[in-house]
Amino acid sequence: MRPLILALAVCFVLKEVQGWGYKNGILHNSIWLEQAAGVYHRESRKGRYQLTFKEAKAVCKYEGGNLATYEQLEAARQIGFHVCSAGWFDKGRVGYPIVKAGANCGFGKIGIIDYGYRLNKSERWDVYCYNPDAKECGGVHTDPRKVLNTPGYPEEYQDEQICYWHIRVQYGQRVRLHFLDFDIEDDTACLSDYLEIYDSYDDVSGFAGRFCGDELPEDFISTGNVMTLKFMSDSSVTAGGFQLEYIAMDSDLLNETII
Ligand SMILES: [Ca+2]
Repeated sequence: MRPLILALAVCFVLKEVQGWGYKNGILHNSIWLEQAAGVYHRESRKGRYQLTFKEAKAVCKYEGGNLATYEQLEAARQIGFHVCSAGWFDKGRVGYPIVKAGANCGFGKIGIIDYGYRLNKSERWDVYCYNPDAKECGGVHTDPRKVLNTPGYPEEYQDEQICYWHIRVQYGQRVRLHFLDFDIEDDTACLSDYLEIYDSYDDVSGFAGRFCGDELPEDFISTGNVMTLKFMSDSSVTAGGFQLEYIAMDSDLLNETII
């Protein structure tokens, strides 16, 4: 996840100018990266590792949630919540959930990489929040078939949304996307609001297309068993949003269909 987060940090350098930060005692500068079992990770719009313990608590509270407990983080990890960034969680503890071992993340270990209870609460990290009632925006999806839509659908989506849907079906299967409804603020290069499809488990590699406007995109089939969808909206003009269904397909059957 590190390249993804770094890319995001770079993307939001410009956004900082618009004055994100404390407003009425509440921190308004976090972004939503992933969510599973009510647990989600956020970092400051200023970039990675910018939140003190107090600010981290404010980020979760702003959305009506709380800091995740160790048990909640572990429950989310067990269904695929994998983030390579250390964040505050309950009682001033810091760590991050690792599902797949990697040399560059988690010291090659699997589980909650635990930095322990921090004595200095002014240290700056990301944060892990828990809110099972949070509005669905992205997340990790492992069901063989599911309908996904923009937050609040069929109502219009809101400004300043950032959603990542990570789809992972069984190894050996492929993901087929089928669009049911599509209406995203239209501009010629899709610079304002857009949906991007990545034939990959992150938005670093496998870029497969960017979409806006009100024309239904064609079905898209992944090459492997993973896919990432990224939806972003800017600070003005919304639209109806989208609804799509993904279906896990057996690779052998799929080849027959294509040929
Ligand atoms: Ca917009």
